[in-house]
Amino acid sequence: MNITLREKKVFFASDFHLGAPDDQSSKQREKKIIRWLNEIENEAEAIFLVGDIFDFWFEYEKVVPKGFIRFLGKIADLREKGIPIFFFTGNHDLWMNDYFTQELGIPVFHHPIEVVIANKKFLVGHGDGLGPGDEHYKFLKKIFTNPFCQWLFKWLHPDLGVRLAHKWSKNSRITNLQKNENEFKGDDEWLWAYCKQVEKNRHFDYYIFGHRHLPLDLPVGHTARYFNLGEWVNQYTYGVFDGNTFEIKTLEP
Ligand SMILES: [Mn+2]
Repeated sequence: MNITLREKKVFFASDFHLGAPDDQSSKQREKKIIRWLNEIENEAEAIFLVGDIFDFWFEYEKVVPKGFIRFLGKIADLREKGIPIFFFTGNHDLWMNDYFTQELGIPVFHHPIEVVIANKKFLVGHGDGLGPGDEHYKFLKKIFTNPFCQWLFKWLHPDLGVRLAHKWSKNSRITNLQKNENEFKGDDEWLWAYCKQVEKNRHFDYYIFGHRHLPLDLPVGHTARYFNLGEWVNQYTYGVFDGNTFEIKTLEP
């Protein structure tokens, strides 16, 4: 994919976790997201939504989860105004299928992709399951992505399936700040380790990931950088690239 900037910018955000931890706080967050989209729409050449946008998402053959109407309406509006939007699945919404593509013309990527923006090379993805460690999740991901397990889940009544999924998701990191995940871990930052590993064989100017829930700006080798986009439950951070610089910004209160 190649994006040319015509005096505009490319925006990146991840980990909205819409739906978590409860309806009320999710609705407030949804309003913030829409305010952000309203603020950037005139200067956005493209928008990348890099995974865990929904705390849970599943596409049945004829049914999708309730809620998020204002957010969905806003991205439909942006698409109609001609702004390209790219979705990535995260570990919470990896069951996205072709609904967004069919309904909104939004491609959905399940793996990191290479993008060239204003002649700079980007590797963009959610980041789950990459790099060393995280064995517990890597095992779970095998179950979550197993076609037979997905087939079984699909035939559970959605009221039951979605309830189960929400219960499961309550254990997730984003609503459990006591898990000591929001401190920089130095050499144990496994997505950083992953970037360094990739950079040994292939050069990217920018590595852009979510998943970590901690905004980061770190060097990779001599000329590359790894940015983590943070999250929107507590911090409201996003990335913006103007053709020369990539910056992590925070939504103004
Ligand atoms: Mn997340």
